[in-house]
Amino acid sequence: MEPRPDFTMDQPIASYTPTDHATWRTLFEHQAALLPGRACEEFMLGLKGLGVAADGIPDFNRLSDILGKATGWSIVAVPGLVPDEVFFGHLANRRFPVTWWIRKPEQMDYLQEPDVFHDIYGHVPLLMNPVFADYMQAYGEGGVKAQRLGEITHLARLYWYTVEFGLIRDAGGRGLRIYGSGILSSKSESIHCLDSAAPNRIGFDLLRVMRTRYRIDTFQKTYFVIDSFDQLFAATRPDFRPFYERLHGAPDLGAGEVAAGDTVLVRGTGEGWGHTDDA
Ligand code: HBI
Ligand code: FE
Repeated sequence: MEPRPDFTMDQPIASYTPTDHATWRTLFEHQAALLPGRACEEFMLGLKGLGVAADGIPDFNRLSDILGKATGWSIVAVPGLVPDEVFFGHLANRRFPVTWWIRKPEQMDYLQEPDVFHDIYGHVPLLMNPVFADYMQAYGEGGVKAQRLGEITHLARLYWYTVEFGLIRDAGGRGLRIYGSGILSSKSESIHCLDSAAPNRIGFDLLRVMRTRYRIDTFQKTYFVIDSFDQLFAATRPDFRPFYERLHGAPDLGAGEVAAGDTVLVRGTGEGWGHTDDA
């Protein structure tokens, strides 16, 4: 089945094998056991609202009906990574591109390219949240503009450190929770990002994020922490051109660097996290 010019295709539901559905079940059950208390409330609510279950790879059309009623988003099946401008164009129109195939059993713990588990389980539940759904559409519109300005690199870092690997303070301010899809769909990184002393956890700052390079082949060296989705949406609502201007003077930072002025979060007693005012 050839994809259409916009890279979308019908989900080849009949082509999933029993092994594919078993892989989905294994991945789903791992995360269902691990994420309560680690994933943000908005993710848990979205997952519940979608009715995504362990039994097997879900029907995208059924999920699109539910998602459409909640926030006007729909799911479109794609063969895999699509060109940036195609990806942004879909997001700008509230269509989330979902890779139709699932990883092989030997890739259970990590794969570089997003598969159906990463996209459906990691990304789609948060599209049920109205504020996050608006942020994702605005990101798509920003991507179309960034393309014209040659600023994809800076904007891709914002996506990476929020949508894919973002952490959020939980409502009670007691602890940190996960909202990044790259973490939510990974058993080992769902543990590492909160429990390990290795990574930096730094308070979200838009320009700081867009200056920071990232790795795609290891656990993240730095996680950026937002206070709320409202904070993220408000910070990224303005036109980005002045931000891009300011970035031209600022050198990039390495994935694991701590910079002057960073709000570095340090683990307090129990689950609490305080922060130093300076690095
Ligand atoms: N294509 N299918 C798909 N899924 C993605 O997450 C994706 C993509 N193309 C480009 C891309 N992500 C990133 O480079 C974005 O930052 C644009
Ligand atoms: Fe992703």
